Amino acid sequence: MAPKEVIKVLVTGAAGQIGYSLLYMVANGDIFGHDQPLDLVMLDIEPMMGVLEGVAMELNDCAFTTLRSVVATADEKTGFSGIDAALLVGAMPRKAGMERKDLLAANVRIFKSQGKALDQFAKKTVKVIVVGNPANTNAGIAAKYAPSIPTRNFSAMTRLDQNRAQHQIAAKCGVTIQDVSGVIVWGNHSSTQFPDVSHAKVNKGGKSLAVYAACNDDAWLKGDFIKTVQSRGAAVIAARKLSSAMSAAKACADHMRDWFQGTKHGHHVSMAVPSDGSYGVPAGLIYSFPVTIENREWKIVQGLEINDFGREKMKVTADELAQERADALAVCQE
Ligand code: NAX
Repeated sequence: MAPKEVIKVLVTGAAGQIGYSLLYMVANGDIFGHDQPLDLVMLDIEPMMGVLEGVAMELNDCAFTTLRSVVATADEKTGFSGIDAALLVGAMPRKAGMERKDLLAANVRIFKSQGKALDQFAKKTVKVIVVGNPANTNAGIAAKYAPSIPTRNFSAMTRLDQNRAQHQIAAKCGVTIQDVSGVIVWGNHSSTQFPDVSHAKVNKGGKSLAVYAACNDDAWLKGDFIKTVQSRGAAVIAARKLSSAMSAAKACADHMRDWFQGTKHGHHVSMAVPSDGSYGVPAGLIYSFPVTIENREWKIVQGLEINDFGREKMKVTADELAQERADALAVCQE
């Protein structure tokens, strides 16, 4: 078989903590395939160039067979030119005493600039995942400033939330992670997200059971389970004194692997993508839905029955996203 054409992959915020774990998974073929050669570009801000030089040395010293070249840069033109995939991890972190609106404004500026760079320099087929927070809204801003790229090529990461939810269910039911399927995360990657197991299944004792039947604890499923997933990021910070990095990198890898290589037959995954109005979510919001993926195209799973409990939770997170988007758009006018 002829060797595959080389693809070009960009990771921003490459000198940060998620970057350090993620670059390993990009370069070793876990995401785009172990037979897929790639050119890697790492973008960060100027003061981090020394750090990136060290990361580049390490990547080269890993002697990965899939990695053709590594470039470290602080220049957006170099970073975004000709890329097939953009893993946008870099963002302005919240500093002590910083107001939410200042954080949002700082990030709107970053993602406006990166949206324009995508528009000007990236391939029109580029697939974009935004990890940097507020991830959903940042993805919407990048898409707005890249009108020559289809909006459906922009996404934000909620896979970490899905993975966290899947683990909670597996631990509660005493099964392995592979025995849990169909968990959905709806909405924003924030504390209003709705981890929903009403369509999920657990394999227990050789039988496929609805999660509600397998857990037999409705109060937990409607209460502490949801709260635990919603606040897991804060729990990791409290314990580790640093935010989730390894698990975030793994989730980003899961998201992009499934986008490029497809979801397993009969399985869906959660991805924040531009709403088309499905399930009453206002069109255009970058909202996490269950999707299936084939030939690098995602489709929102249709026809799931939503009960009153779920409908209310889905609305809370949609309302928050609409407000966040309005605030971000106001910054764009400044
Ligand atoms: P770090 O602070 O370790 O790294 C961020 C990196 O981004 C730094 O090296 C910084 O110099 C760089 N950066 C800042 N502005 C940039 C710009 N304009 N262009 C390129 N690079 C730039 O943060 P880390 O722990 O790696 O987290 C990165 C982002 O992921 C944060 O915004 C964080 O909130 C977000 N997260 C999102 C998650 C999700 O599920 N969507 C979960 C994990 C994580 O909290």
